[in-house]
Amino acid sequence: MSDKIYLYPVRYIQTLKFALLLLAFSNISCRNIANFYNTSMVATTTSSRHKKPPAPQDEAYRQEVLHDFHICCISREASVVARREVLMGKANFGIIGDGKEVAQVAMAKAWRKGDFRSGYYRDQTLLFALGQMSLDNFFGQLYGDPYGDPFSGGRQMNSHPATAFVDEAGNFVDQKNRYNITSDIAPTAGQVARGIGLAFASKKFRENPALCGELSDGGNEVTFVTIGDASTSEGAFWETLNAAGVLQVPMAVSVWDDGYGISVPKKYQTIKESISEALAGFEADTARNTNGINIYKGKAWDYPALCQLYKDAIEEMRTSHRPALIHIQEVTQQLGHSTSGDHRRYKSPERLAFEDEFDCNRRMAEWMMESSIATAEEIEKIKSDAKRQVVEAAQGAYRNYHNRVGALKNQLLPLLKALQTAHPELPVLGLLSNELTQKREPLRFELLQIARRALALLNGKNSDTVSDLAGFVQSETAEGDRIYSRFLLSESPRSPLRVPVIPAVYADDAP
Ligand SMILES: Cc1ncc(C[n+]2csc(CCOP(=O)(O)OP(=O)(O)O)c2C)c(N)n1
Ligand SMILES: [Mg+2]
Repeated sequence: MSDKIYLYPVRYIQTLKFALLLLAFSNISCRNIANFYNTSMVATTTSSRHKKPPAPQDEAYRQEVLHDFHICCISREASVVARREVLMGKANFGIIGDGKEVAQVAMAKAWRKGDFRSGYYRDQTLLFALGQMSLDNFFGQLYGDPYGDPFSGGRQMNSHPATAFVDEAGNFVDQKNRYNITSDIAPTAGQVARGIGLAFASKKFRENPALCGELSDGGNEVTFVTIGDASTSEGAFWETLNAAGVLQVPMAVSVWDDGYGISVPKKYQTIKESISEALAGFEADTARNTNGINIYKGKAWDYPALCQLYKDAIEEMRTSHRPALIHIQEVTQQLGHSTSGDHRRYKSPERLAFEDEFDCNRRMAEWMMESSIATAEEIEKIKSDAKRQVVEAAQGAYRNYHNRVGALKNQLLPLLKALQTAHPELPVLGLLSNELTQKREPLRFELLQIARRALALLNGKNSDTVSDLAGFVQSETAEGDRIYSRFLLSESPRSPLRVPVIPAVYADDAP
């Protein structure tokens, strides 16, 4: 590593090391859109309505738009159902991506295999669009299902996706031929610092192709970072944007500007209420050939303009390695910040009316009709299909989780009943058996808790049924360790815990 790198904060170096597990590309299509719009679309539009596009000439493009709209509808329904499931007590907490759908299907088109995401909890639509998350996966994580959540095995809260960077043996996977999703983290803006580590690695790969291996295709990959408007007030955001502008790394930072950080409107936390205006001094001056960043602005509801924006911005970045801020404005939040609140308590009626009118899915549907891409009937059909698909997926994921626990309950209950009969001198066994019977949809830990309490009561008693109960506790404890505690630390040959310990030796006269 050169001396220059050490000028940057330690966490960038750590993320750089982490990021020397990188990337590259294949082929994704924005070309149909380019064909369709002979005139270039302006990314920043001041009009409140889409400009009416020409009639569609290209069936492939029409299908592409229909597919994107379908993803937007699936994602919206997933949000609606996720919120409902939490409010019904079927999951603990939910944070979802309503209002951010259209910008994310547009962003997905600019992705190539080998690219990276370092984002936050609003990006479910991107994951759906990239094919990196199914509805089953989405709901599996919502329900905390260790077997149904491929991202974290039920350990992370919902909307915290990830893809594996190493296999079970700790070897790097072929990152340049897949979409790479770094695991979401709780501190908002922390993902931006990680993003620059990844993007800086691409710069190093381009400078030294011999380093690339399975990790990068010549440094051509892009790191997509996402962040909310309020979180741009964090120090990590500013440090990172400055460092990116100096280093010139391929990092595309999209800000989903929905005007709020939970209940706090942006007039209390963002200069001029606009992160792109606040960052104007960071913008590269091409006439003077300065370093810096590119700044783009787009409206969250303007599908064709967003597609063009992401296409242009990312193409330019793959060549120049100049970082970009992509300020997505007029973003809405149909269902509020999270399942822990109700935004009607703090948003004005005007703001709520705006959110309704500028609902990106609704605007995309209107544009599709205006431009003869779809009829009202086709749009309704897509919406109702999405609704059905989502409800089925949620029910399936819920049943997958609870059927498994239900089978355990069916194992434990007869044991408790038999013990109750065999030990009338221990009436608490009857209470435990009743407690279990009354739990309609218990959780795993509740079963284990009841089984352990029963076993403690039976201390010193020997019978086949007591042994069976002990076996149940033992196997469930072992399974719990496997699903919740494995891989918390590296178990590969490269684990730092496997480095031989060399004890320190002190001279007798050491001060
Ligand atoms: C460093 C840090 N501070 C506070 C929080 C608590 N918190 C979680 S989400 C959130 C609001 C973020 O708002 P914004 O960045 O605008 O994203 P949005 O949810 O609106 O998409 C806050 C304050 C956190 N997770 N991390
Ligand atoms: Mg916000």
